[in-house]
Amino acid sequence: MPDLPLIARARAHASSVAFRTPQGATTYQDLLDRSAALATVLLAGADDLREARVALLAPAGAAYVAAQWGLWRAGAVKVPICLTATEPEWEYSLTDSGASAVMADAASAKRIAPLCARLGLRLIDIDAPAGQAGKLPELTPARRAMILYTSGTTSKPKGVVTTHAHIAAQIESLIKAWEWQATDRIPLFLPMHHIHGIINVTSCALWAGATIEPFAKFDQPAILERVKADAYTLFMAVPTIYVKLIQALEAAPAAERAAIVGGFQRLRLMVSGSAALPASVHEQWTALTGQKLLERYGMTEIGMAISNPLRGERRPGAVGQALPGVEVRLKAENGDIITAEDTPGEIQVRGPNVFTEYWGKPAATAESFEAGGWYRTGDMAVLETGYYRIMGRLSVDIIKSGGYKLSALEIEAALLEHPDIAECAVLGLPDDTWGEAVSAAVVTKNGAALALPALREWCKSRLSVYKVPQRLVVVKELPRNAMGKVTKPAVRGLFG
Ligand code: MLC
Ligand code: AMP
Repeated sequence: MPDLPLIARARAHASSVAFRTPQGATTYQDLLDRSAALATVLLAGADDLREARVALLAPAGAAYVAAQWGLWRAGAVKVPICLTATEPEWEYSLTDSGASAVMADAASAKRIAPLCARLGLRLIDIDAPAGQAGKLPELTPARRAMILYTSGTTSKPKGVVTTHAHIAAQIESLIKAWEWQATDRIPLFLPMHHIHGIINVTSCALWAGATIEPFAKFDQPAILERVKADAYTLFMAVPTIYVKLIQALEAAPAAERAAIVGGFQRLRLMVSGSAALPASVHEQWTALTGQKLLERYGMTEIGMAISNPLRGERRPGAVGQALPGVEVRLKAENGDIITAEDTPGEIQVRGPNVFTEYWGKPAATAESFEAGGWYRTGDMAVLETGYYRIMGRLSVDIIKSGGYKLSALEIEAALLEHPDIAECAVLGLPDDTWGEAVSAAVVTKNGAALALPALREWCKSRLSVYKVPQRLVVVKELPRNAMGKVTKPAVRGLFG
């Protein structure tokens, strides 16, 4: 029976340690055994789940991966959902994807049980004993593997569908470019409902036979202790984390700082991505630690597309060149394909890494591709002496905060449900820590008073906390153009 590539790779590293925590080690064989048992539980006598959607809600770690592999080995499609999402957000992902079951760790299972009961979904506790493994279906790489919800230019997130073949292509490109080895060791502290955590860290590490140390969140003191102890060879994070690390290093007593810096210096590679890494942060990090961060560019729909080199110049403020197997072009507004340097255009991407479709949204899928299979990223870039530099996004309605992509329209729709809000406009304002800070300009009903702390509290029951506005301005009216449409560039000026 042909195995999925990830499973075949794991067999080759059966006795190596896949996950290490203070509680102990999990080998690749443990993951294989546990995932086969969970697949059997999921199948419940069926021969193949035939791309049934199964949501996964669990913190990073061995149990998460055993569940992910288990549902894949049963023939299901994984729908990762956010641990800190609100119930309405969970409900949207579950109903939009048509999920039939939820796999969750014991603690998360308790939290989502009422929703599963209301929606009539099977709930599987991935921490519970699973019994013996049975016969598993044969799967081909062309089968759908994952639906990842991503916010964009629509008010509700879209489900990005990738197959096992797409995922393998995304992984193999990075294995080659960054020379992943079985001897690599990496901390995992990014959320497990986005590709940075799922593909770049977890899947690449497990493909290579490397070891992962998982953390439930970005637990800075614990991670720095392990950096000091030379626990890692690799480190991958979003720019906000590097900003926070710089602040921590600058605040640390000299001896402590020297110990942490020594640990960072000895890593073989440190990568930044998911949002723009300001050249100043890149340079500060080098000045502090001697490490030159490798910045790369990617997106849920395409995996990673552009990267600075492992060997060669890592240029601050630039994202580098197309990754192995990935084609990149820039397209001008007038439709010309740009061949010259220093001419900005939209980044378009093609290759075996590029997703198939937005789940259940054929019009949105069609709109996002050009003839020949080129995916339109909506990001602008320019080629400068051989390296791409990202210039920004075509849409003002997309915000990047701490590496999370957020939709201004989704946040506006939530704010309009507030009893005192008549109109609102949301945008991302530059922020030294978060990259962009979610900022809301509102007109209140009958001039009602509205303060940020109260608004944040109100929002938290409706939106994941990272979507909740960090800045608020109450105005008498919003700037509009002749058509009556709010002009977001003018809204920017309202924040002073
Ligand atoms: C946390 N908070 C945020 C936030 N993260 N607010 C705005 N934006 C964010 N991203 C809130 C907290 O809930 C808290 O609110 C307050 O800010 C301070 O929290 P903290 O403890 O200091 O923050 P922390 O929990 O450490 O989180 C920061 C972070 C996290 C950077 C570790 O945001 C994170 O993991 N980001 C990575 C997201 C990611 O993986 N993106 C990749 C997408 S894939 P309060 O109210 O309680 O004070 C992709 C493709 C690609 O983009 O190219 O990789
Ligand atoms: P997501 O949809 O969450 O996968 O986020 C993808 C988006 O993150 C891209 O479309 C870019 O706008 C942004 N992004 C990722 N990496 C970088 C980077 N290195 N520099 C600037 N923007 C980036």
